[in-house]
Amino acid sequence: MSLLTSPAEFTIKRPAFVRTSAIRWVFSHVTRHNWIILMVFLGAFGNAALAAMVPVLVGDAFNAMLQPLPDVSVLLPLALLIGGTQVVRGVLQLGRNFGAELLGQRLEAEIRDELYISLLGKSMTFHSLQPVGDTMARATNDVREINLMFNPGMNLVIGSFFFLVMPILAAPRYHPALLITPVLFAIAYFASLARYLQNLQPISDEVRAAFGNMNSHLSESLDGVETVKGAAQENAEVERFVVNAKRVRDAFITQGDTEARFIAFLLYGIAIAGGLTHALFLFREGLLNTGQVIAYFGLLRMLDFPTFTSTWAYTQVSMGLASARRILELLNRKTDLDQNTAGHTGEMKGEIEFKNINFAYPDGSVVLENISFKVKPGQTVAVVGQTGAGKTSLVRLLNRTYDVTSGQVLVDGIDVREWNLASLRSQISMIEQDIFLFSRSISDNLAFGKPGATQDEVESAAKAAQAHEFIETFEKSYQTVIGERGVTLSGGQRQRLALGRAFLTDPHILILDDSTSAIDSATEDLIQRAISAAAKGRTTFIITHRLSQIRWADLILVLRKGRIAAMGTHDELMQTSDAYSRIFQE
Ligand code: TTP
Ligand code: MG
Repeated sequence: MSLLTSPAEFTIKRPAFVRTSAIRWVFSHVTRHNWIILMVFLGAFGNAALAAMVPVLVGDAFNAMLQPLPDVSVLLPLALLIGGTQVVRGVLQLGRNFGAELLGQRLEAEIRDELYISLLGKSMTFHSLQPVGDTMARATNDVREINLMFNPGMNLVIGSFFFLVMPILAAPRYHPALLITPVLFAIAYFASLARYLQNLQPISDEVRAAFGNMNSHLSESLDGVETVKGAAQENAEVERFVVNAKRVRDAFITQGDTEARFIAFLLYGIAIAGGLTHALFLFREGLLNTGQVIAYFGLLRMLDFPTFTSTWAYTQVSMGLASARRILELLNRKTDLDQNTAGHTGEMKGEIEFKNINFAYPDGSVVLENISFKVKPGQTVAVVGQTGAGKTSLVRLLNRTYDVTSGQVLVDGIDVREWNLASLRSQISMIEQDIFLFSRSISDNLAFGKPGATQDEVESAAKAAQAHEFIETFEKSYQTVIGERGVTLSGGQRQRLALGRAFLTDPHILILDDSTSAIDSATEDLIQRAISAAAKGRTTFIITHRLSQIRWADLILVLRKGRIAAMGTHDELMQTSDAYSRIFQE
């Protein structure tokens, strides 16, 4: 059987990214695209150099015209040169923008994959403690922020950096002293930037966190919208939402406030005024001519690019890093899932033993105590007990959704923790109390555990599960998409689809958690038939309240407050157990 040898779906090979700090992690992604980075840097440098050509050439033109005998003949070549450089500059700028956009999009896709793979690989312990809305915010908006960090963020940071450098490179051409203004500007610019980014970091973190928080509340109240409406709690929920939305707004306002206090504009004004005064002073001394003053002034004007972009481009980078930290935190959160790839693999016979187990949820009190029982291959076990008795928890230990706190769960005499997790889970099929269907076609939902299944296989599974008939009543039958245009399924229909899934994967152990559904007797009869068919030839656990199903079980476990109150066959228990006969009295 190929299932036994195939790797687990969650051991997908992924490239190794450094996950020690947000910056290193992003960097380890970026360095996979070296040629794009080269393109961005070359584009940015060329763009700035050619932009600097304009004031330089204009200065030359002025000097040619200010000669005692103006030399008009140099004007045309100069004009053509300016035009030509600017065309090339346009191409380089395009390269820079294109490279940055490409990098942003690729990183977004890569990181989304990395996160998705990591999330699927995490244990139930992780998922039951991590709010879905918050995960969604990280997987969508935070990943998007990383894209924006590169374009426009890093794109403009790099682009404007070279605009800052050009006046420093070109000014000494006219007079070494002219270095003073651009150098002082650069020093002041980076010093204030460092302080600005330091102030901005906690604010960016707060903006991202507030957003994630708002999202998780939103998704929870939409998820539970029936409950909210049923309890007429719309207003209370709206108020809660408003509080969260305000927190997001306040965080953004604080961010805007900090941005507004960034003094780059002041520095730019001072640099222009100071630089020009300095140049005029040198002019009066006869150290510069008119064309050189004009060229120098044009070079200083290049500083407006770093000035204008500095506030929001760096904010973008800061937000991107805050997002990277949030994503990394999720990636690095301990998962406890031990796949035990070196563990036992092999075809399961279906013998089960619980050996004196105790179990508590990671955050809670003891749920199961002192449970011991044995099941032979092919037997059917019914688990009964009041709500909250621990029935669901008990069966979850079988496929290691959770691990026991103490004691042992053995399958074929081997502790489940000694099994290769993929091999264990692929041979146990669990139909949850709350059956989840994907918004995909019925056919895809049936074949979920066996993606390659043919239409024939899917149909015969549906027939065995007594689902074929109702599926045929839909206009598009097996191609009907669930959740689309009002196609929703009743509890009984969902259950039969889930049974169909189980038929397709053909597990050696089948678990059916069915304790809450109340179904009319006609449907019950269908389900009963489907379950009997499904139970044939495999070890089956049924959690149910329906006497018709319990009666035929080989072993009945009566759970009470996490302990076994009684066990045996129906006839035995009717004689000996009050707890058992009480279940059927209402
Ligand atoms: P369950 O095992 O869910 O009880 P049950 O399946 O017998 O109940 P029902 O018939 O309603 O389906 O819960 C047993 C106890 O464990 C209960 O006190 C709630 C607690 N519990 C957790 O703390 N975390 C969990 O994720 C679950 C499922 C239960
Ligand atoms: Mg339950």
